[in-house]
Amino acid sequence: MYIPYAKSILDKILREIAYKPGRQLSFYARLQSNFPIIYQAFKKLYGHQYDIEKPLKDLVVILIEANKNRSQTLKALDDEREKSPAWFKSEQLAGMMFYLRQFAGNLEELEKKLPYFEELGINLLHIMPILKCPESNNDGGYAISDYRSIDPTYGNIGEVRSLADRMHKKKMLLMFDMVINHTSDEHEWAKKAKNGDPEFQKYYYTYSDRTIPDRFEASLPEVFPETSPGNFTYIEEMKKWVMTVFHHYQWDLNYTNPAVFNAMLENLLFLANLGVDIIRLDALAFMWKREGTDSQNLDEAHLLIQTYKACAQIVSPGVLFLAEAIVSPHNIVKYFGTQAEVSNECEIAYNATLMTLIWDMVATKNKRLLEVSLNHTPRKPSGTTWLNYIRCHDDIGLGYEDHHAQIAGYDPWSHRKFLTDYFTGRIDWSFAIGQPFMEDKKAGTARISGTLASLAGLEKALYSNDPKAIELAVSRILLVHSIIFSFGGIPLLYSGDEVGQLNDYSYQQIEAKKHDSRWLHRPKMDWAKAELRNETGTYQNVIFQSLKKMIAIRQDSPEFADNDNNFLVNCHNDHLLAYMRHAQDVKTLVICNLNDHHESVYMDLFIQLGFDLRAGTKDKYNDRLIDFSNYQIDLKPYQFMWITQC
Ligand code: OTU
Repeated sequence: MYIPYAKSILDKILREIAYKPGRQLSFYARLQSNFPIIYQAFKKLYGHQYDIEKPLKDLVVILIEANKNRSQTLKALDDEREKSPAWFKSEQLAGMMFYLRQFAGNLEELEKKLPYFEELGINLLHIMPILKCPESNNDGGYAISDYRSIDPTYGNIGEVRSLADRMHKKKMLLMFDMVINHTSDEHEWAKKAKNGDPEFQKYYYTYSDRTIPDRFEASLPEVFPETSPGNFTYIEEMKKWVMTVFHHYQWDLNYTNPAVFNAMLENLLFLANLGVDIIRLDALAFMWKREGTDSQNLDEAHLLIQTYKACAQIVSPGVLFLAEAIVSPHNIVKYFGTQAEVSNECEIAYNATLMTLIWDMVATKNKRLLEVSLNHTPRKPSGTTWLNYIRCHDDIGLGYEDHHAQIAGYDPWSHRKFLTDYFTGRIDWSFAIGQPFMEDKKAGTARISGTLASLAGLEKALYSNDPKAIELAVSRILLVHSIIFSFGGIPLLYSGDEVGQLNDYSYQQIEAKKHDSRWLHRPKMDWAKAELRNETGTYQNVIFQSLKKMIAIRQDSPEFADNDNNFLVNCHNDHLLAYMRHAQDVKTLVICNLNDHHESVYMDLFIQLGFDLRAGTKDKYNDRLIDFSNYQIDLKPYQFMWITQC
C-alpha cells in the first residue's frame, strides 16, 4: 500500500542512517512494501503518546542489522519458500514436541536421536524453550531471563545453529518458542526495574499502589488460580506492584511502550536468524491489556502480531509464525489474520478446538459437539494451516463454545463437569487416569492433566492386566492419531506418546513441580521402553509401527495436504465421524468408529459420494479391498478406515 507519510518517513530514516541497499535488493523491496503496515500500526498503537519517528528509526536499524546477520543459506531457503508459498500445508510434514531435558538431555545427544525421528517419519521438531531461565521458578522454560543465550546444560548457541543446518540438509524443520508476553523476574530488564530504574519499570506494568491493579482485577480472569492467584505481585525491592498474569515470577511486558516492541523484535529476529523455521508465539492472546476487559484477544494484540509479521517478512520471509492461542474457536481463527490469501498474522495456529473435541469424542463416543463446532466456526484464510494435536505439554482445557454445546444437546456447564470428572478419575467406570489442573473451586471448573496413553485407558488396563482392555486402549490411541494425520494441517505428536508412555507421578515429590500437575504428562523419555517398539507382542510395537505406517501413508496421499479440502460427511450415526479429503484426482473418505462396539456404514453412502463401487474401493490403511457383499461395511470398536477408489 502506498502511504505518502510512511514513504517520506522511511526515506528520511534511510537518509539519516546513510543506508545503501547495495545487493540487498529483495530485502529493500520488502522493506519498502511492508513499512507502511508498520507505520500505520505504530501510529495506532503509539501515535497518541509518542513521537513515533524515533522508535520507527530504531526499528529500521534493527531490521537492517538482522538482515546483515541472516546467513546466505537461510536467505536461499527464504527464496525457495517464497517460490512455493503453500509449502507448509503439505501432507509431508509430521512433527514432534519435547522438552530437551526429558528427551535427550542436551543438544549433542539430540543430534544422535535424529535417526529416531526419521524412523518414525517425523520431520518437524518443536524443541520446548531452552533459552536461559532461572534454576527454579522457570515454568518449564517459559520464564526467560536471557533471550540470546541458552541454558549451558543444553549446549550453546553455535550448536543450535549447526543443529538447524543439519536438520535443513535432512529436509527437517525446527520450531522454537518466542515467549513474547512476559519475561522472568530475573531478566536484566526486570532486575533494572527492581533497582528502581524508571526506564525499565516502563517495560512492565508497574504501579505504586493498588488503584489501577484493583480496577484491572475486576475483569481479569486468573490463569493459574491455585498457584498464582491474582494478576499482580508486590515487589518489595521496588515497592511497586507489577502485573503477573501467569506465575508471580513471569512479568507481563508492557507493549504500550514502543521500546518494548523493538527490544522484543530484536529477540524474535535473533531466533529467526538461528535457523528456526517456525516461531511459536507463546500466549500471544495476552499481549495487550485494557481495564474493564479480560485482556485477551484485544484488537491491539492482533495489531502487534501483524506488525511483528510485517517485520519478520522483511528479514526472514521463509519463517512462519504459530499462534498459541488456546482460546474459544471463533477467537482462534482471528490469529490467521484478516486477509483471504496469505496470513498477515500467523500462518499456523494450534487447533485447540479439534484437540478438545477429540477428547470429547473419546469420552462421549459421539461426534455431535465436533460437528456443531466445525459447522459454526468461520473458516480460516486459504494460505494458512492448523497444527493438529491430541495433547501437548499443557493441560487440556475444555474451551468449546457454550452455545455449540447447547446446540449439540448438552448443558455446557454440566457437560464440562462430566468431561473433567471422566478424565480425572472421578467416575469409576471411566477408563481414563488423569488429574485436575488448576481447580477453581469457586467456579467449579478444572482443566485436565495426563498423558495420552493414560487418558485413553492404557494405564488402567495395564493395572488390571486385562488383555481386552489393553487392546481397546491401544485402538483408541491409534484412532485419535488417525484423526490428526488425516484431518488437514500439521500433525504434532508429544514425544513418548508414540510408544504409549504413561503418567509420571514423580513430580509430586519435587518441591518446584508438585503444585503443577502438568508435570504428570511430561515424563522423561523412557528409552528402554522405546526399544520395545521393535519387539512384536508389545503395545509399544503396535503403537509405534502403526503410527509409522499412518505417517508413511499420509506422506503418500496428496489429498491429506491442507487445501481446505475437508468436508464432514453425514453417516446418520453419531458414533461415526466421517470426512472426505480430496486432491485433483484422488479422494479419500475417512471413517472413524468412536464407539467401543461395532458400527456399520451402508453402501448407498459411497454411491452418493461418487465412488465407483464396480471399479472397487479399498482401505488405504489396511491395504484391503472393501467388501460390499453385505451392502454395508462393519467397523470394529475404534476402527478407522481411509477409503479410496482402487
Ligand atoms: C503457555 O500456555 C505455555 O504453553 C505454558 O506452558 C506456559 O505455562 C504459559 O504459556 C506461560 O508462558 O496458560 O496453561 O492461551 O492457555 O497461553 C497454559 C492461554 C497456559 C493459555 C496458554 C498458556
